[in-house]
Amino acid sequence: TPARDLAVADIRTTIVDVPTVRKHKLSQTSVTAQSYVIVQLRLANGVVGIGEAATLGGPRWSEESVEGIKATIDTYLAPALIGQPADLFVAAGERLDAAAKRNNAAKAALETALFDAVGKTLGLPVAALLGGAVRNRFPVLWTLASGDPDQEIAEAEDKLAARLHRTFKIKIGAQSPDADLARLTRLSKALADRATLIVDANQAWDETVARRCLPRLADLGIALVEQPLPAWNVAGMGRLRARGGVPPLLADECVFTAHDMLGVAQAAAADAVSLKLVKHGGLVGLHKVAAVAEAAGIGLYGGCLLESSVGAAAHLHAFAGLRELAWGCEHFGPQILTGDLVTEPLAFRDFAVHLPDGPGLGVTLDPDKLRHYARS
Ligand code: MUC
Ligand code: MG
Repeated sequence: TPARDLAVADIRTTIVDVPTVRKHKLSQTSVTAQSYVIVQLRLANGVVGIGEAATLGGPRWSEESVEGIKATIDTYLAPALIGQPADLFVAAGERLDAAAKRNNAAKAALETALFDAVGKTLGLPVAALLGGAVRNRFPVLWTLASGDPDQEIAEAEDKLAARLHRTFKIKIGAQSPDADLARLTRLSKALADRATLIVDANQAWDETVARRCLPRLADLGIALVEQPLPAWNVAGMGRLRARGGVPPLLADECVFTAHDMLGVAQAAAADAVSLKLVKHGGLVGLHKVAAVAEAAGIGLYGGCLLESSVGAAAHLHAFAGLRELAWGCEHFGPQILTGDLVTEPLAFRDFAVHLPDGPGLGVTLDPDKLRHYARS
């Protein structure tokens, strides 16, 4: 087979469960392991590209679960790509959209594997295929989400001392707003002069609660508030912003598509948007959402769903090509796992995560680790 034969020959999917170093508690779920679908996509030239679909606590963060993702890829999405040229990324996206509605995490994992395979074939990093990197290091935050403030302060102290993270995202909404405010008061007293604090409510509050609590968060110096209201209440986010005296708002679960992004811009509902492959259906889609946000003057935040080094690397290649990434990124995922899936995990130092070198994603799947964490 000629080395340039980029036809997709075979697609394999594997569900893996990787334990986390501690319990991670969000408003709607709590996890002690991260579950992913790993895609291995082989071209006719023999090159294998990889991709990852992340989930959080089954179909609770969004509607996709690893079981559903694997079934959808195996039954509907993979057949739409077999035999197609891997470098026709936009055409591949159209074929995937024709084969299945939404299923954005599943599509993103496949598109990532296409980019990785083509990059490896051509000897180019994925970032180059997307327009080229304008940065190769990304300020990276850490999420505090045990719910126990003593543990959270100690964890943040460790991260500060190791020069790994100095921005912390605190997960709120699992307990009452007043209990969270008391917890945040403690955390900000302990850390605020040495760290930047942001919070993520994961849709937990209604507008009345948010109207009462957001000024209190501003008083505590919270720099950004992520998705305080349910995803459907974009108009409510706009009303909260219009009142003034509230911290900047970050749109997460309310922005999956570029159309969603346009709606948020029209409602003046956010100061920044969290960009994630599982929401935007792939790297091309992520850049589209980013372009709509840029056009509206809405800042970019490099979001995650606690990916391993495979999914995190894919995000970094997409983030690398954005002219402005005002709010940095949160790809701490590889650090919260008890083990990774690649031979050389992403590098974290000096409060940043670094774009891996090398063709494709720049990370190599470790077959022993894949076997070890694969669900039997
Ligand atoms: C989310 O909603 O942002 C990202 C980081 C984290 O701790 O949870 C995720 C999901
Ligand atoms: Mg969020």
